Amino acid sequence: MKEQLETIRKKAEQDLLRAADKKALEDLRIRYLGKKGELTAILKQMGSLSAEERPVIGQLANQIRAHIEEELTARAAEIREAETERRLKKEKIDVTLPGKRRELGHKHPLNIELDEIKEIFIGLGFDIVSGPEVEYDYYNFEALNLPKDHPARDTQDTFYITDNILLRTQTSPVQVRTMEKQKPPIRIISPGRVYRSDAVDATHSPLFHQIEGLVVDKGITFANLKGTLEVIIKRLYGEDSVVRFRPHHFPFTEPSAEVDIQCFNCHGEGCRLCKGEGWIELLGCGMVHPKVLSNCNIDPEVYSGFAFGMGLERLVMRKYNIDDMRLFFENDVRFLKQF
Ligand code: 2NM
Repeated sequence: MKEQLETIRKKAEQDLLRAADKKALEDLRIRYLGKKGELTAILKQMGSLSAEERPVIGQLANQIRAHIEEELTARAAEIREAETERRLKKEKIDVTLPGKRRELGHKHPLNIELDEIKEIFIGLGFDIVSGPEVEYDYYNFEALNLPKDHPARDTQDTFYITDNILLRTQTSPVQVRTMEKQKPPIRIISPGRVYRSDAVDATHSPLFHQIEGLVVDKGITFANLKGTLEVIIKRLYGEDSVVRFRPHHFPFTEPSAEVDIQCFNCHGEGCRLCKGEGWIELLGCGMVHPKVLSNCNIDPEVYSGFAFGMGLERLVMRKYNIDDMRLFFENDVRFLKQF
């Protein structure tokens, strides 16, 4: 029986060394120390021993039980440590690695310029107004004195949605809506998207942005128009800018003009930038046509006004010497990041 006990002790020691996890340890505890375990089975045979042998074997059995229990506890601690070690190794981070750079958004060049322009107009007492991009024919054309047979109404240029609903081709319908609602004095600009059915190329896009302005009050004259636009152009292009007003025609203004700036590259000599002209066209303007005022229930005998309009893309292209309008709409970060 003594030998049997010694065999159990040796086997248990070997098994314990091989146990790799908590589950294996628990199995061993049941196998050796459990109610139906090997040690218990031997102790059950104690009755057949002599009175001298019994305490000796009993003591030995208890020693072995205590020993196996100790070994189980020690092995459990070892396994726990190994597990922790393994987990920590897996979780190890290299604090010297460079961080991941977050890509920050960037303001679009059209918005950089638009914000600058808005600030200038706000400083002069203008309000910024917006309106629908899907418009009635009435606000886009009719109220602006564009007769039904006017070439600008050609379906070639305009995206029609129904017979009398279209994508606005200019932002002046916003100004018509403002004049209908608001009594003079009116001082507004209306920046926004406009649509024309043009083929895409380096200088044309079916969607582009316009900034139109409108001033209506008693006693507004062409001198006010000239003075205001000169101030704005000098703020935008520099105080030493030279501008000229050239007669033009628009259905919604009378008289009308186009405004040029002297080429800032060649100072009027003629170069590639101004295509040999010495001048670069900036915007269209004029005194609001009396019919447009009366269409909006503003009495042209009492009030007068001036208006102007310019394209934002062309303005930014001139300012930064960008040669292709498509760059604004492709949103290639390599382009956008340069502004
Ligand atoms: C331009 C040129 C000239 C213009 C006219 C009006 C309105 F609504 F008051 F009649 N808004 N914008 C206008 C005048 C626009 O763009 C080249």
